[in-house]
Amino acid sequence: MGKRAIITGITGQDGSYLAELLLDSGYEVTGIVRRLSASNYWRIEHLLDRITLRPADLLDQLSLVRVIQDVRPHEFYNLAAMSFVPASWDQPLLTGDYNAQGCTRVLEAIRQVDTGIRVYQASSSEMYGRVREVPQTEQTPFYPRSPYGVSKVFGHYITVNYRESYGMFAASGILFNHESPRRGLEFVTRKVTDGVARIKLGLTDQLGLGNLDARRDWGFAGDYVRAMWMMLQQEKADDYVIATGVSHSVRELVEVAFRHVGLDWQKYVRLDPAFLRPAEVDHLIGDASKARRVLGWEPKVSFERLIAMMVDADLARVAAQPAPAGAVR
Ligand code: NAP
Ligand code: G4F
Repeated sequence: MGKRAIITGITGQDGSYLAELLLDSGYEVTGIVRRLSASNYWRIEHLLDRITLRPADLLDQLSLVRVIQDVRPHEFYNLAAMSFVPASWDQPLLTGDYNAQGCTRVLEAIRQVDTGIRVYQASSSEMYGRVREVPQTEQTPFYPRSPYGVSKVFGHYITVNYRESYGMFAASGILFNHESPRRGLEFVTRKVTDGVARIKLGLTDQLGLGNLDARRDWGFAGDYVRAMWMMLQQEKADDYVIATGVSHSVRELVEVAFRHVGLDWQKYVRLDPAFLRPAEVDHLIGDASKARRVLGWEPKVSFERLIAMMVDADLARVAAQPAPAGAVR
């Protein structure tokens, strides 16, 4: 009999890759989905006959308890969140309710049903914000710069607190930006690769972006979900930075993506102040030495390969279905 796992956020980028990994490792996978007026299963369409979906919501403690009681998982991955940083200024209270108290609700639900369930919390490099140290490690103090970052600091420390207070196996992964063809269209990598595809196919001739000087440590989501799983296979729960250790500016991302299809980005990209943030995180770069040493984890996909993979996927998708992307901020 394989292990059982519950994933919150299974309809998101990471949830879909993690579900694939766990299924391939022989797990029974249950995904928690919130009620929407239309289904949002495009990332897990190919998995629907191998997973079980259960309705629950991070805002509803009893719904979480019910699913955990029914499934009795060995492992619980809390990936659900309001994950788009700009939206957190528009909806700071809801962001806190999802990401901070939502995490507490998950931990409480697990504590109520069975403290032996291993739990993974999706923490974020956004917690470092105005960075206190370069590169960032598990010891670097946090200085979040958005309601999203603040909510994730709460989620991180409440996870540490449940580990220390109740002896629960609660691990927090401090993941730096990770991307894929399944990334939401509003995040900068996907916005750029989708824009490049539309420009290459003659559907538009411009791409409006915000801060081109911001730097991020971008990796491939498929590599990063492997680290989540590894964290829950250890003897002891702990916190780990997951990053490539290489950073690039948004400008470099744009250059690489346009070059992949033989175009000069300067002819198409314009500054749109609507995409500037009230407070920016200028430069994130992680030191994943601990994960390499303890977990044996390392990233396999380089930045250039990642961007090429995303541009190629968007070219194929847009060519097959050239509907406008719509304006997302
Ligand atoms: P994503 O694609 O935005 O997916 C977020 C998921 O959360 C979706 O499945 C969404 O469901 C679900 N969700 C949101 N609110 C919910 C609620 N109230 N109840 C139940 N489910 C809810 O995010 P991702 O990129 O996969 O990231 C996964 C996690 O890692 C997030 O916690 C994110 O903050 C964190 N993280 C991401 C990165 C990164 O670079 N990707 C880096 C560090 C940390 P719907 O489909 O219904 O919207
Ligand atoms: O792709 P982004 O929106 O990702 P951001 O804000 O770094 O957050 C992502 O990574 C975090 C991990 O550090 C996660 F926790 C979080 O959930 C999310 O997955 O923006 C990256 C950078 C920013 O500096 C932004 O100002 O790109 C800059 N940027 C420039 N123009 C833009 C744009 N970002 C977006 N979304 N859209 C633009 O037009």
